[in-house]
Amino acid sequence: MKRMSTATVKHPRDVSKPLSGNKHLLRWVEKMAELTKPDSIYWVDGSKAEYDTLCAQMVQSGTFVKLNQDLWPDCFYARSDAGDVARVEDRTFICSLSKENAGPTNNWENPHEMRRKLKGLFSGCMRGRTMYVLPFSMGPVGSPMSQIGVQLTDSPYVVVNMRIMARIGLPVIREIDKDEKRVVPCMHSVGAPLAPGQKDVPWPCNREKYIVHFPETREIWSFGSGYGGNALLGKKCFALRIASNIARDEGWMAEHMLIVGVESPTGEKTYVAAAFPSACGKTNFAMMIPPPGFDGWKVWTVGDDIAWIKPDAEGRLRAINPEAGFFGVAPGTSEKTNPNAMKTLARNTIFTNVALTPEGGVWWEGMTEEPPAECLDWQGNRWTPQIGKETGRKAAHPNSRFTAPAAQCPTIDPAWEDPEGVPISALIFGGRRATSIPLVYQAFNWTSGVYMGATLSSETTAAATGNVGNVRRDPMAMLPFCGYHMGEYFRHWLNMQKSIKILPRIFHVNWFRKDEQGGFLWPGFGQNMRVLRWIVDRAHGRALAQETPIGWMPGYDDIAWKGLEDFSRETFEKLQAFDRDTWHKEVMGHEELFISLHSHLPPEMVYERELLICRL
Ligand code: TSX
Ligand code: MN
Repeated sequence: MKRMSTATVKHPRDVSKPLSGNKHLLRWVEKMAELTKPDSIYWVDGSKAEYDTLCAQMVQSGTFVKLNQDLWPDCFYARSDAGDVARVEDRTFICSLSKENAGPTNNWENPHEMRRKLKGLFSGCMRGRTMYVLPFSMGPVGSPMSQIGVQLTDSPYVVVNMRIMARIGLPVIREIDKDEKRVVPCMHSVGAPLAPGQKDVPWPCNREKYIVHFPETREIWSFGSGYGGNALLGKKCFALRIASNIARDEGWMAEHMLIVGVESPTGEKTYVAAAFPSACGKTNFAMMIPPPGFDGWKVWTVGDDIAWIKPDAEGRLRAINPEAGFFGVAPGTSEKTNPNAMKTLARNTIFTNVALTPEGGVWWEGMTEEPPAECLDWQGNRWTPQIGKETGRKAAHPNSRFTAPAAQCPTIDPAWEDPEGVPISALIFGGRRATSIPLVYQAFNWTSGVYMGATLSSETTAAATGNVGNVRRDPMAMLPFCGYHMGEYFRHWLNMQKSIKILPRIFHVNWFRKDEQGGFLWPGFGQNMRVLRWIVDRAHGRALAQETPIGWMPGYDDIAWKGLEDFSRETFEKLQAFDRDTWHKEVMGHEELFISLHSHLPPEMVYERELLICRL
């Protein structure tokens, strides 16, 4: 194995020298280097100096553009390959020993076959590149709820993004060397080896992509992509797909949920976790600002994407955000829709696939009312509003992202890094539904709440796929992220009731109901605070509600309207209206999902469905 230091930029330490003395880790790193044949090995210490050096290297190599420092201090800009812009669900595999355990919602391959395949793909795949050894902790270092991984990657872009999204480097090495804590090995390559003298491209990747999980051995192998969830392996691959397996075995929950703390004028703090499918404004909700009329109320942000939830010694659910940053969708984010996000991403942020302005700034659709007179689009082509109008081309890719440190969020919760987590009083499921589904209702009990989550649905918004407005079932918003059989996952949710002594209340929300003219009935955004306040009050058992066949609902007078007094009783009735005939159709949709999961579906789900039909 060759071990050379990087040629162009000097490091104050010998980066090839292992930072860990852990025999297993050292042997694995050697073995993987023998397989992938990198030019050099680099142990990531996680320091700011190292981050700066790697960013400077990427500016030199053309992967990064340093943004105008007066406008965007310490921010960088990257454009991906046009064929590497999002998670690749059809190339994502759960390679459990038995196909049955992956279930019908996951792609499965025989793990022995897949290992053979991966060995071929990874063989020599890092030639001409540096292999970074990247230790990371999902969750605060040292928290009993945290989990540790080591990602081997040939992408410096991944290293710097991971420094924002997770805790990395020396403190994690110390954890690994301290005790027996299990490490999840995460193998990653962009799959673009360089021949001697071959010039690199700004965004190396491979047309052939594999995002592979081995749930029994708790391993991740990712090949061919450098983008987001495909490559930042701590996030979706580890914190959701692998962690959901660990959580089921150990009696906790790895969920696709934001976490917020709601503070009342008396200083009472209530934490809630909420699951929404994509395109529902999860990050906006996680950073919500209460509207006028809510003096003294405050929403604190703990996390915007993933929650690890576990009953504590008293039997109360506690949650941590395993991440340390936000990997947020840029388009639609503005001073109007999410001022806290705009302040979070104002510095120390990496932008990927947004547009670049002539002043060295970034722009995306929805950021400002007026688009820039001209800019370079996410592919580096000249873009003007006129060109946009004529060609339909967007300046920023719809899935363009900002990678920003969570600590920079103005509403970051003081307890966001509490190793014990925050106590959870309510769980919320939400979807984007133009019809049928009320603004808010509460499940009767834990089991009916699990049914509520299991039957969660949302309407598609991606115009590119041509099916806008199709209702898609997305159980607990976990469809692409559950690392085992979805039916078993429902069973795990039901089982959790036994170890939770103080059960959180469960709610369903829908900000997106429309009137006959196609206009949104609910103003949304900050006004959602009115719904959140009712939820918090219900969780404390002090707000009124009416029983309906689908759950408990607030009446008009149960919602605080101060600051929105002109919102009419009639509109609210329309928002909350539920119709027996529509719901009979809705239940047919539930059945369709259940049939696909029938072999592992808990009977409780069928009973809940029967009960619902009876109440209808
Ligand atoms: O994020 C959203 N939220 C949650 C905010 C805390 N969005 C954006 C969704 C795309 C990611 C919303 N869009 C929300 C919402 O509550 N509601 C809507 C729909 C809507 C859009 C525009 C208006 C109203 C509702 N405009 C006016 O009423 C002027
Ligand atoms: Mn997500």
